[in-house]
Amino acid sequence: MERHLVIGASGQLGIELIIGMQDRYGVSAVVSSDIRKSDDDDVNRGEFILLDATNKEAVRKVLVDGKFTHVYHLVAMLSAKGEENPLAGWDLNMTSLLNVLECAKEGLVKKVFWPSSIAVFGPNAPKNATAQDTFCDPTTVYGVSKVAGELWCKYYFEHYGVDVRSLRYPGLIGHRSQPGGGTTDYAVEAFYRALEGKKFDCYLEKNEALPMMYMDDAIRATLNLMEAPSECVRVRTSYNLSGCSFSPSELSDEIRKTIPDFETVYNPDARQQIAASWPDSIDDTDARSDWGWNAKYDIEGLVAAMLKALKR
Ligand code: AKB
Repeated sequence: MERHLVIGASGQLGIELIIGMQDRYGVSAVVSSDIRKSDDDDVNRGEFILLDATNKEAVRKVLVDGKFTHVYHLVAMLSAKGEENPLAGWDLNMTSLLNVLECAKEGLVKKVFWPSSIAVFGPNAPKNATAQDTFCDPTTVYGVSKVAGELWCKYYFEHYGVDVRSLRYPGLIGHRSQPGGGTTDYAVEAFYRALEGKKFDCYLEKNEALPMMYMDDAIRATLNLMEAPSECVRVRTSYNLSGCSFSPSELSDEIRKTIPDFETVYNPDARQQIAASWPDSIDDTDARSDWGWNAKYDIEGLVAAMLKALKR
């Protein structure tokens, strides 16, 4: 029987992944773990284990005791927060990943998922339809840790046969929880301000386009990749993944179609520089041809889905 453990389950992605997997595999097949318990009632239908993923022995014990077949290791300090404390960001992102990979090397788990990001790209990568194999010269410690992590995943696959799979997520937009410490977080905040009838103070420039994705697409991509036959997963660093792409002003215009009074003001801060170093849009040809990826949400669908869910 398959048993799925999500490490870092109380974050923005973890909460949605847990619920997506509970629906797909059953509540008892999915266990969440983190350094704090989520307050989402749906997530808490399932078992929770308190776990600090930087403690290798603790990770090992949870995997041995729980007899898990699949691990989704989501622990990370994101781009903006990482710039405030680069060494702590590097340490958390790398130590926790290597702890999981070492356990997988020992055969304690069959499959590992680890998220990478569009943050692997930097100023020298082409901005539009950024290709799978182009310059990865990130300017943030988060991006550096993602490039290194991707190479570690490939190393463990090639040297030890660890079946580790990965996606380069764009900015993720979902309604169940808010992100924290990222550069793309503004897009989630915009919806809350719009529905509260408040002015939105945006920390990016109005025309700063970034790759984005609605959470339902991200969860579907993750589970489809994990379920794909091993021989179809040809990219063992991390797959480019595209949803849609928009700037703050395009997002505001789309929200205004439903909430005409919504007002955005622009006061770029240090996060603008990070955003400017990332692609505007992504070419995900390999994900499409290797395991049949196809995004469902464009900006219209994403905004409609977010407003409907948050109103509810
Ligand atoms: C961030 O903004 O740091 C993340 C990401 C794009 O990986 N959302």
